[in-house]
Amino acid sequence: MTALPDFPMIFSPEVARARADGTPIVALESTIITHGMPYPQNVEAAALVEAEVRAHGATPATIAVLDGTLHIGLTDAQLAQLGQASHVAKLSRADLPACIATGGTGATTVAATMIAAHLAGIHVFATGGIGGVHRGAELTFDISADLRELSETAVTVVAAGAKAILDLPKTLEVLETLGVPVITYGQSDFPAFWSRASGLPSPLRMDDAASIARAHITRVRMGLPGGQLIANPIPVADEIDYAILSPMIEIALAEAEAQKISAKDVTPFLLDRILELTMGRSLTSNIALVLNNARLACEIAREMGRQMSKS
Ligand code: PSU
Ligand code: MN
Repeated sequence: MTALPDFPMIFSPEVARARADGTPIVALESTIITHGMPYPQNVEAAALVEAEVRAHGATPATIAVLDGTLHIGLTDAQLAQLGQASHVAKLSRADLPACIATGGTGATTVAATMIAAHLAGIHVFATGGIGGVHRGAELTFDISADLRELSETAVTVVAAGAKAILDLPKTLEVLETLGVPVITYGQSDFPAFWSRASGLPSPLRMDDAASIARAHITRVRMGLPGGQLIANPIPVADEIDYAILSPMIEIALAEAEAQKISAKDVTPFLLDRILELTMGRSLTSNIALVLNNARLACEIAREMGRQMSKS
């Protein structure tokens, strides 16, 4: 067990129990709830994902800052409250300590969830999609802090790749520059969130959770900082054809530009517009792929526990 850090951080009763009896724990982010999906489907989806984690032998730890305290694991009531609240802050690495210091409330992005999970001794985290390099980043410099976090913090992040609202080739280039292992599960093509294939070869491929767990542990033992990105393709039944999505992405991007949306508002704006333009279809797929990622994360967390206790 890791020592508790010297700032306000608490474990939910369920996570505290899992820590005490050694049950695998899977971290979950909260920005996907507050800024990635509309109410009430966001709260329903969050509950479904937590239930999926429990059904697969692990304990879910949804992470958020509530009134200046970093919560590792939320109760159902806290989850429902967060999902309904408007104007919840979106917290990345830069915002997390400031929010805690000022007694604020905020939802954690992939980057901030990784930091919190690491502080709490949790090695595996499941989400939908990571932030990445935005299209036109050569002019805007809009590159998500998620990418750098993957190079700094030893957490294995299971995602369905990155959304095609981003520049996927540039996202992979930056991950390579930062030395982040991008490991696609079960196929050679890097997945593109709603689509199983992006047409881009994945830098690495692994076909079982044991190898993914071993790669994480090996990296830590070698003293290399950083985690790994596990790209888990969306199930076939839930895929959305890129030909259907592509014109909608173009519309959303053009609107973002016309409305001068910038900084941390870009990703939520695009997610919201695509949801509206697909009339909810994107949300159904989004939930399905998060569930799929949660299942793989449980397997990886279980394997990590097994391998760590052996040595
Ligand atoms: N991509 C998605 N769904 C999401 C996000 C990204 O497909 O919900 C959220 C995650 O919390 C991610 C954040 O960490 O957006 C990235 O925001 P930015 O691009 O501002 O770093
Ligand atoms: Mn950004």
